[in-house]
Amino acid sequence: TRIAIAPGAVLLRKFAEHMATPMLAAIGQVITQAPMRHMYTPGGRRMSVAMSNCGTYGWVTDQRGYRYTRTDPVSGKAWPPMPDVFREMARKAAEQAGYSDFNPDACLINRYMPGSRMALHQDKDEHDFSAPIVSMSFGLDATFLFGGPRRTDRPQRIPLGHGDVLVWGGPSRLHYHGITPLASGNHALTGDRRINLTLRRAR
Ligand code: MD5
Ligand code: FE
Repeated sequence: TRIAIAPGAVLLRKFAEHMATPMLAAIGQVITQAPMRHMYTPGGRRMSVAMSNCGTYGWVTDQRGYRYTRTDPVSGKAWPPMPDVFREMARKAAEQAGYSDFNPDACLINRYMPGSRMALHQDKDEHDFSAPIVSMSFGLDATFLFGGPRRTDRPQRIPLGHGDVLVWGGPSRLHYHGITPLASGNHALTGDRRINLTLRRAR
């Protein structure tokens, strides 16, 4: 089902569910090369979400700030290539939401454990805000907070489940958003975790 949640933002419930097993296997391959790690905000706070990346660019945060890099700062090597199954799923989801020819060059992998959260923020480290962002959820359910253009805009609370895909672009591309602390649970494919893939055009 295709649900419009804001101008330019479309939720595709269960869109990626049929490919969850190969996608989770591909995530496993990526993180053998670029292990999940807890990064630090520029203000020195350890993030409760563990992260890795694949694709030409990876999103990182440390004392120097938020940015995209071509190499993993842990290994000094290029980020692993983006699996075709991620690129193809993202392109199909974007198409379904009305954005043709989405060509992501960056994929952030977020791993949530019970209690992990993501505070309200904007995604604004990309060079070109005309491309949409495609986010996919696997494993445990979470509550997505989808706000407006100002931090103080009261967010909608949107439950996200396994296989759900959100495509957001256009007027909502810079809206504030976050994830409430993950509740504990057990999912047949991921155990006590939620995995989010966020595909973007960084450059
Ligand atoms: C996340 N990630 O889920 C969040 C929100 C980020 C970031 O904000 O900058 O890495 S993405 C919201 C989302 C994810 C997966 C599915 C859906 C929304 N959805 O189907 O609506 O880690
Ligand atoms: Fe974000």
